[in-house]
Amino acid sequence: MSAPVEIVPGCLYWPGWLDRAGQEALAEELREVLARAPLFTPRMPKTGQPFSVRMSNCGPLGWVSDTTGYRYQPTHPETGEPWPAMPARLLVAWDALAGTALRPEACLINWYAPGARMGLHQDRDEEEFSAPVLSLSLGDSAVFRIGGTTRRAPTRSVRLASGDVLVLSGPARLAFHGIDRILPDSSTLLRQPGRINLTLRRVRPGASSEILP
Ligand code: MD6
Ligand code: FE
Repeated sequence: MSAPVEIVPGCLYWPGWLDRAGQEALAEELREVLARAPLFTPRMPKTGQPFSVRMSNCGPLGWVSDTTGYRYQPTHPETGEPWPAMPARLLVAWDALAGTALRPEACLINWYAPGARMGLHQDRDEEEFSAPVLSLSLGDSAVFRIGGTTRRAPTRSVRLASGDVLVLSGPARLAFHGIDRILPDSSTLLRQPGRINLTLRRVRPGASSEILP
C-alpha cells in the first residue's frame, strides 16, 4: 500500500485505493443495500430545508437528520427496518487504513446528483472521537475542501475521484470540510451521472475490552 498524502495535519489521502474491479464490486453491493434501505432526503434541523444530497446507511447504526435534529439510529427513518449490513470490503478498508482497534458502527451513504453539494461542516455527532472517519468515493469526482477546527481557518481543496479514500484522524477529526461541486462526466463507473460517498464511523465509546490487547 502506498503512503498517503497529508492534505492538512491528520487528513490522509490515498488516491486510487480501490481498483476498478473493487469499485465495480462495491457499487453492486451498494445497489443491494439501497434496494433494502432506499435513499431518503435529509432535512436541516429547525428549518426543515432539504439537503441537496440524498442519503442512506448500512451497519448497526445510521446517521439521519430531520426537523428534530441530527442523530444515529438503528433503523431507516421511512421503512422502520434495520439498516443492512456493511459490505465486508468496507471493513477491509477500515482495518487497513483507520489505525484503530475499534470497529466502525455506521456507514453513511451520500448520493450526489450533478449539482448537489455539501456545505462546510464538522462530523461531531459521534460519542467517540478517538476513531477516525474514513471516506471512500465512487463515481464522478468531487472537489472536497477541508480547513481547521474553526470555520474561518484557511482551507485546502482536493479532487476526490472514484476509488479514493480519505481519513480524518487526530487533529483533522473535527476539521470543517465539505463538497463544493461534482465534476460531470468524470467517471464511467455508475449507470447514471453522480457520485457516491461512503463514510465509516465509530459512534459509541469503545469498551475497554475493545481497546486493550
Ligand atoms: C463527501 N465527506 O465526500 C463528504 N466527512 O461527500 C464528508 O463529509 C466526510 O469525506 C468525514 C470524513 C470524511 C469525509
Ligand atoms: Fe463529513
